[in-house]
Amino acid sequence: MSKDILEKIKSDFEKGLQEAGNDLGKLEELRIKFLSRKSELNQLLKGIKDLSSEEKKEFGSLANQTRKEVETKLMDLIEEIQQRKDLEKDWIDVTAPGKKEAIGHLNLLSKVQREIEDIFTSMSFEIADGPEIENEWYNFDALNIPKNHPARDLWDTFWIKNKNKKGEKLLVRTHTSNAQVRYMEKHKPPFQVIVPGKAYRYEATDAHHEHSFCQFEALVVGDSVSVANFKSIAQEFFSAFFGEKIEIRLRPSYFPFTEPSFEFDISCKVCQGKGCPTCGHTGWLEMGGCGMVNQRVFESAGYEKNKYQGFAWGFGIERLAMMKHQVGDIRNFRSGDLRFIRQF
Ligand code: FA5
Repeated sequence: MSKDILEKIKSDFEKGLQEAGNDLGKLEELRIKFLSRKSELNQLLKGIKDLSSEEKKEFGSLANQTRKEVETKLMDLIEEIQQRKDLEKDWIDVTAPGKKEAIGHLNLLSKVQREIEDIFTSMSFEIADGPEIENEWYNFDALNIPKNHPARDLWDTFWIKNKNKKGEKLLVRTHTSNAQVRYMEKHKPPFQVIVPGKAYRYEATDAHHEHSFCQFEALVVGDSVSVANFKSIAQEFFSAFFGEKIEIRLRPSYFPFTEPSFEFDISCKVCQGKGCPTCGHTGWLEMGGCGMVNQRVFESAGYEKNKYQGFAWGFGIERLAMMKHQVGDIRNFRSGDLRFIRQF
């Protein structure tokens, strides 16, 4: 045996290392070639026992040292490459822009309601609230709709099974007009207020009717409020809401709490008043009911009869949203269909 064999093994190993680079597969091949039981180096080590004691001394320690060197170098390199690979796997780019969380947005109806509130606030109106669970008095009787009066049939009602502590029958309000007397009991004229909110009716649904929908009530009361004031405020509101001049029209109608009463139409936005399927070829679209506040309602609120004049209206918020955003079916609003919701 000679040292040359060991030198050759070492230089073969170094060459092999260079060729393998960072390739763990090739390094494993090197391990088998130079360190396995059948490797040339191990065979040499096995043969040491047959050498003379002189040779054992010289060659044995050199062979062992060579094996140790090969083993340390190779195993350290494998471990280092493995650690680097693990780090690369878990690497986080702290400079990368953050991922935006997918968050929701306001429903079209809420947006439209806020738009309405903004326009009225800019005209010095107050925004007030009324309860959705109501007693018969504020929803009907106080508005000049006594029990057994046929006008109650205009509002198909969801009654609540349980009465309140005072033994009064309860319902979910059929219109935001329930807030009229509640507000007047707490405020003295002059005032101008709107009450946006939900209303409920026990009726079949179709493209223009829902059992749960939104209205907003407007109430303006003072010493000399007239239909002319109402028309100009309505004109102002609709022009601001649609961003263009809107024609309005009043048709005689009937509501127990207003006298005279009107149906309120606006010129059709789709055909500019020429006539189309949306407006039933009339050129006009029905927006809601309105009228001069009936003196009996003022009496319900505790006001002196004939002391004040006022007008009130109740418009559907879905109908306004439908017209402004070309929504063909009112049922889309509460369908939960994200394809619809995400459009706005
Ligand atoms: C009323 O509810 C009266 N309280 C309005 C009023 C207030 C008149 C103050 C006079 C003075 P009406 O039932 O017509 O009236 O409803 C008013 C508007 O609410 C309708 O024109 C429509 O825009 C909307 N609306 C009514 N029922 C539904 C429904 N089922 N689904 C969607 N919108 C509806």
